[in-house]
Amino acid sequence: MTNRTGPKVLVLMGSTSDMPVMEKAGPFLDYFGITYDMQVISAHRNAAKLDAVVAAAESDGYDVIIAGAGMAAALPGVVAAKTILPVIGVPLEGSALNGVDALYSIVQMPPGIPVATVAIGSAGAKNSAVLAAHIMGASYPEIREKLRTFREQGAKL
Ligand code: RP5
Repeated sequence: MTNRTGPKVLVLMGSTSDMPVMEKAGPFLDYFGITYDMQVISAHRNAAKLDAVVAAAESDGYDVIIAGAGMAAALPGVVAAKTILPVIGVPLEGSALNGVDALYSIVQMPPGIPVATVAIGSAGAKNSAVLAAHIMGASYPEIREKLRTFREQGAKL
């Protein structure tokens, strides 16, 4: 059974080193009245834990999953493979390739298992929250109203 508790997003990232960028999604989710949980779970280092968390995500009441990762950046694609919830991928910098590696990894999903991919780094972390609001606006009229206000205010916090 799904525990519906209003609009709710699960924010995942592959490492604690991703947190300073990924936490920039927080104020935007707060602005749109979206509850969220943030967890560090690597697709490579914590595969079993990731399986369990993603398997429970729908029944835990999450509407959207945001997943940020750098380097080989398997996390968003692996998450998308395990759930029918929409997945937004945030490519992160920090490697010798400055996030282009993660961008290609996240955006180049094969047909049938999409990951909605946003910009590299901070802009992407912020836009992941705004895109989650747009997706959830289809089901939550109060988020649609906040999106209109957000646009009127210049689409910035
Ligand atoms: C990825 O490898 C993480 O998402 C992170 O961006 C990158 C480096 O991880 P750490 O070595 O800092 O833990 O899995």
